[in-house]
Amino acid sequence: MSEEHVPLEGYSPVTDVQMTARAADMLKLLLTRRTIRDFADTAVPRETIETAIRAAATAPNGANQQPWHFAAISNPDMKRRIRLAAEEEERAFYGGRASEEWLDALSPLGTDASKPFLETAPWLIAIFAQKKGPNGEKHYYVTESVGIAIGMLITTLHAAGLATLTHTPAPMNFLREICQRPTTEKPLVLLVVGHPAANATVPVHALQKKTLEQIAKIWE
Ligand code: IYR
Repeated sequence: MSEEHVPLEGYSPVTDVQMTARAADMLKLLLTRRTIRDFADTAVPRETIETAIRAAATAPNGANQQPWHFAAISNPDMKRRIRLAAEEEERAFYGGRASEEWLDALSPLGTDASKPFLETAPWLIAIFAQKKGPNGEKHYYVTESVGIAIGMLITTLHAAGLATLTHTPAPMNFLREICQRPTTEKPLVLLVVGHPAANATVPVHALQKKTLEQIAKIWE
């Protein structure tokens, strides 16, 4: 027995020329996105964040289970607690937990255990993946689904004119406690959101993108 269906809406005819131009416009916009670590403390309206989360939650996902939770935090006390907990993990990471190989791969970024942006930036969005539903029911393709939603969140925030940092202090279990989430949820990403600081810089390393030939093979 199949569920009820309704006619598709929202797609209007588009010529090949329009299609190619729209894709090129989107590429141009996305090419200007940079991950940054220097944020201004300028406030960002709650409505912008709420709209971006609603955009993220349109993501395709397994069996429409929508297995995500977004904890959006501008509360200074919570941001401080997150910073302190993240820096503790990062000190362990940089102070011995990470392999030499990993630290070598990171060295062009110039990162270290200090994470002042977790307090400076106006918003932190902790994204949780719900491995199970509220009644213990299995969720499918959870990491894929939430990963896609995070990509759409980052894209929407960028289109709105905001900068982000996809931050993954590991392990991130402290986020579960601070955001009061159940153990059935796994913190996946801590997204730092705000305006870039006037003096923000980006590592040259990060500007070097692989070519289309390096990342794709087109079979016609
Ligand atoms: N989580 C650490 C280390 C780190 C790891 C990767 I992979 C990066 O692309 C950047 C940093 C930190 O935030 O410093």
